[in-house]
Amino acid sequence: MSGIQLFYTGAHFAQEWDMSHNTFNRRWAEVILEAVTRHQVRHICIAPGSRSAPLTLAAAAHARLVCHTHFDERGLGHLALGLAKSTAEPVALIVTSGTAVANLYPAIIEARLTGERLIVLSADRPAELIDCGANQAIEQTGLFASHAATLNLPRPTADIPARWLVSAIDSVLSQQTSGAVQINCPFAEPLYGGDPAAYQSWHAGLGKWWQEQRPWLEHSCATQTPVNNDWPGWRQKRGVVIAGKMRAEEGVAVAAWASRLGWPLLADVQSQTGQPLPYASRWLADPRAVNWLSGVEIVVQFGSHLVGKAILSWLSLCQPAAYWLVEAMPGRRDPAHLRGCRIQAEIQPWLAAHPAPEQPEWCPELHSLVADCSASCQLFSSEADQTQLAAEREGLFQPVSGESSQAVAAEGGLYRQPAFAETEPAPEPQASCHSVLSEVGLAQRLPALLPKQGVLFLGNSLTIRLVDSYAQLPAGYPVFANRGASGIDGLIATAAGVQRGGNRPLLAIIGDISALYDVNSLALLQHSPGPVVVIVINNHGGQIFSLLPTPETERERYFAMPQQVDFSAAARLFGLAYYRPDGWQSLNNALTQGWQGGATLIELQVADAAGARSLAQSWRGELSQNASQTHHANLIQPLAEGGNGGGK
Ligand SMILES: Cc1ncc(C[n+]2csc(CCOP(=O)(O)OP(=O)(O)O)c2C)c(N)n1
Ligand SMILES: [Mg+2]
Repeated sequence: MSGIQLFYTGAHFAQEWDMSHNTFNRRWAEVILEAVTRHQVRHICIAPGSRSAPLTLAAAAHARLVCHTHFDERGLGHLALGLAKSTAEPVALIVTSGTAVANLYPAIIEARLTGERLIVLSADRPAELIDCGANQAIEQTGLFASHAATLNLPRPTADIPARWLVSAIDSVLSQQTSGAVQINCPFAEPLYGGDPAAYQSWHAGLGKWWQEQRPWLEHSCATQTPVNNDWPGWRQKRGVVIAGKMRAEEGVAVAAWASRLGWPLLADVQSQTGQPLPYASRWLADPRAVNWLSGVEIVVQFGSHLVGKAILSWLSLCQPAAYWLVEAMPGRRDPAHLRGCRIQAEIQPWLAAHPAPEQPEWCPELHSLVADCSASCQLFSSEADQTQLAAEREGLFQPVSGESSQAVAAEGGLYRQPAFAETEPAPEPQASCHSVLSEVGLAQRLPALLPKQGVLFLGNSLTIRLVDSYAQLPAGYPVFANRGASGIDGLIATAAGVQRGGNRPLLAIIGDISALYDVNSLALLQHSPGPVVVIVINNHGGQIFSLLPTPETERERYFAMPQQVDFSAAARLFGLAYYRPDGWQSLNNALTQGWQGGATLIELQVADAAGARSLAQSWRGELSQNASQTHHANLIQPLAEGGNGGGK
């Protein structure tokens, strides 16, 4: 009898302890979630799992958090990355223990290189379950090595005051200027149920903090814009401005600053400057450009991650007396390792501290090269297309004026939408065809295809390079890409995050292999708050490898790997509208349908290696004004007739 009594008492105590212990997990998680919101976090991305239940339930109950969910952690990581890109805020994630955490790795790597702030709340098994054969228990501490800062929390216990927990989180997050932080959160079972009223006094230890919005432990550090006192002298010299990846409003401000100084602006596709001297990747291959620019005395670069190699190679050779690189992100940002000055500063305050007087252009000859490039673009299109393109260009661009740059960026750019994307009733996509669809043609007419007040996401591989070489994008129009590690994983998910963060219509252009890689993430587009159109460029495999000197006999099987999938079935699987236009007009029509709402997948069937070949030839300068018409015509023939026919 007494033995039974003892057993009963033991079980009773255990049960009581278990119940309160579970509640304590929840209390602990509530402090974590509240603490992260004090560091600008609004969006949180959650994947399913049991070990993470205390965190998930605390997030779900938090009034100021917008919760996004996805079953696939690799996609979830990229969704968070996209949200962080478009909001410029840190984004939190909750994942369960085990390989779920490891699946965030690609997004964390990209964030480290491109600066987005991710806060990973990884649920973990408690220490006694690690490395002993327990299920779903892996070594999670230090998993992301040098790619993320870490805070390894202990298992929840009321012996530790809440003010330790909150100040530990404040400390690590206040030092997070760029990249990811992993907060590893072990929880012991049970993970559900319990007395909701338990441990209120532990919570209450944080007093008025609960009613406020500020961190428990505020950090301050001096952030003064560095000023070059010799600027009044430098600004009278012959300068060149380089614009790499930056935010839309920064791009507009940099363009206005360069224009006032009369300095040529070499602008990357991610610059959002409006590229007043577009196609720099191509005209820099012309020896005349190098010659005219050889008088340069100072180069000021804003932002980094240049897509085209031409600007970088010009930079490596030009040897100006001064080279300044301005970017807020810490670390080395110049792959050419130039001698110069690395200025860690926010772009707009730095511009304000270095005023630009109105000066005449010192190298106006460059405009003639741009005109040549523009003319050679036309050779890729039929006559009807040329007329249409010219009209589109005419209506799309206005000059950037210094004074209005801020206002213009706030209005969504210097861009006016062509009539078809306004609220007119959408005509049915039809099978009319001005000319054969091509990647170069798409890049050329991209400005006319952008949704009004929208955002553009460019996939890696040929897509972003072709747009860099052949498109002049409107100033202040937001452009996003994953150009840190340049992975082809997670592009659809990143685009989905970009769309959700800004809640604007999104046009994403992605290669066929990249789309297939991230096909799961089409699920993220199903409930997009705004219209989303994904154009999948189906050139039958990774045609970037036709641009590279891969051995021709091995190219298809071991490099391009043409896919054999039916993208219409993929669209159907995830409930997306699907179009496969057969000409520019029917692409326009499909887009018009797409902008009405929901998610649309447009498959653009193009000749296999034509885009790769055009790019290769334009980079070699073969499209300069001296090249013959026949030569230009040859460029648009497929590179390898009868080559890979996969998916055709
Ligand atoms: C995760 C990852 N795996 C492999 C690569 C190497 N890679 C670069 S481009 C590419 C092919 C991409 O094919 P597709 O999306 O069809 O673009 P295309 O080359 O045809 O423009 C591959 C495999 C990569 N960048 N990222
Ligand atoms: Mg491809």
